Amino acid sequence: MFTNHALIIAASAAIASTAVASDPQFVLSDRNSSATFDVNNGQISWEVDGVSQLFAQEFYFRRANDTSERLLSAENLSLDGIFTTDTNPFRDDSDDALSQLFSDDAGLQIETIFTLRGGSDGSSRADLAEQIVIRNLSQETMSISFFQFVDFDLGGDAGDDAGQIMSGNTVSQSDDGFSVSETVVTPQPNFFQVGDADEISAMLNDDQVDSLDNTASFAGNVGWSFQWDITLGAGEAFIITKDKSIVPSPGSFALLGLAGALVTRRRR
Ligand SMILES: [Ca+2]
Ligand SMILES: [Ca+2]
Ligand SMILES: [Ca+2]
Ligand SMILES: [Ca+2]
Repeated sequence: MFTNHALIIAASAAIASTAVASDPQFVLSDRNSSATFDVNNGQISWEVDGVSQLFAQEFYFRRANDTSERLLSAENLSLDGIFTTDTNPFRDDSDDALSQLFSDDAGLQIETIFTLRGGSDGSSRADLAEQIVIRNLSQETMSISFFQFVDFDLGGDAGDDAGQIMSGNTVSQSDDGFSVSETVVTPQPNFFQVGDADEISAMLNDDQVDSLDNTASFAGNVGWSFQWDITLGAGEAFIITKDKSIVPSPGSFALLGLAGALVTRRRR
């Protein structure tokens, strides 16, 4: 059975804002996993076997003349289209992929595509593939810094995770019987930082220009960020392809039931 909860918004700012205001959140699900995205806030949940694993995933951008980083959202850019689809209708009838298209009137276009794959029930496994395409539709050379910010709270709690970045492009984080890894397949980020999630978030949301400091390990409320400094000629595109995988931590199966019972949510 093929169901397609597609919502295509015409390239009209007026239509887009009306549609978005009525339903800003989109949920993907596949087997034991679900993920929620908000056009104004980025990814706001990722559950695996009923356990909350993610507090936030957000993207930020900074144009050459901007005085601070800005959140990739329908509030800071025009949302030209958003579309969920079922990429494995032979398995289920749940939408598992989300595409969003943002732009500004100076020729910057950012497209994000997420595809969720869950594992079997109780497996503690799920995967989220991500592709981000940054295009310069203007006639001028464009300089842009692009940031990914991720705040996993593995096992549903925030303060007890450990995280590290290896080789400048591969993250691992673990706690409570779960571990998550992300490999930045291409291209290598210019800068990275793992640290206190609230401190990194504050840096990306204050009114100053910031760059990441290449800190490679942290324990506590782990968050991490990658930064790409990009120069695009007229008509050029920059494509980031990466993958997040949640798997059970070795030797931690005994904690799985406990992790589910101790879920606590941070206040947003
Ligand atoms: Ca599906
Ligand atoms: Ca935790
Ligand atoms: Ca800043
Ligand atoms: Ca965290």
